[in-house]
Amino acid sequence: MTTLPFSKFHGLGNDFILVDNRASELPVVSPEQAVALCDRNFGIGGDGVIFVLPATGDTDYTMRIYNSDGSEPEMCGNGIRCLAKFIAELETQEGKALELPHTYSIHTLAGTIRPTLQASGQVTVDMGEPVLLAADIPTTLADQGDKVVDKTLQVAGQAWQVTCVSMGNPHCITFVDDVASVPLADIGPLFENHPAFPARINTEFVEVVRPDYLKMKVWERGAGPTLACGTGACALLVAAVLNGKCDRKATVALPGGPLEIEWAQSNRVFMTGPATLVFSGQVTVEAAGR
Ligand code: ZDP
Repeated sequence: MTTLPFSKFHGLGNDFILVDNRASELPVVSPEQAVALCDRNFGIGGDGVIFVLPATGDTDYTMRIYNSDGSEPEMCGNGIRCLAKFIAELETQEGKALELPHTYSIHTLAGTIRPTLQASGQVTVDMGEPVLLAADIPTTLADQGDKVVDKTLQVAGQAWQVTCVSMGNPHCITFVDDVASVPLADIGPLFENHPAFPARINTEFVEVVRPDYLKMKVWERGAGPTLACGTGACALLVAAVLNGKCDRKATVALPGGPLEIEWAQSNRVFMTGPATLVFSGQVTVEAAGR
């Protein structure tokens, strides 16, 4: 048995167990242990486990994440806001002076992502450029060199008009008249595991209330229904612009609260929202992970 210190954070109710993994190149928790730690009855509870690893190349740190089912996504928007606050806390404890605003450069499986801690306490993240071609999402819903905008997907005996966008991780977006009436628990898993998505998919249902205000509900790949999804909020704003439904800057209301999203003229997507420490503690895990 070994003792693992951790901090629990959330971004709009999308909650994560943050682990200081700076002393090792490999996560100190295995995917199986992550599943157990994320269990809300038998563990700490969380939508995923996030590791702060040593720098890769000229970045400051590396981020890796395990979903609550043990799978490893490329990126996590709410998670990287939490990670920025967690790093600031670690560095401050170590006596490093922090002047705000401060930008970290973080290596992820989706490339270098840059979160900025604002003096207001909010975190703005340069999420990079959206990925739009079918082959790169990946999905078979369109010719591999084409965008996937307003395509038909058959789920549960119904035809859904979907748009797909990757923010490093894959998203399938469906516009609906009333987000409250979407039977998420029934159809979420059918979207997630649909054969049109070889890497599975995160799926968002979106109601355009005004061109600058969108409401969403999400079923996450590997985590199920969560209260918020940062990459999803970015992906759906891009999808809404591609469908002529909204401005390039809008508020996205997630079940856990609002995020401000902008698809800038530079083609980069910026996300601003909170990240909150819930508590720190230590947990006993069986032997060291891998
Ligand atoms: O792509 C996936 O498998 C997601 N479950 C990763 C987590 C995404 C997240 N909700 C976000 O905020 O981007 C954490």
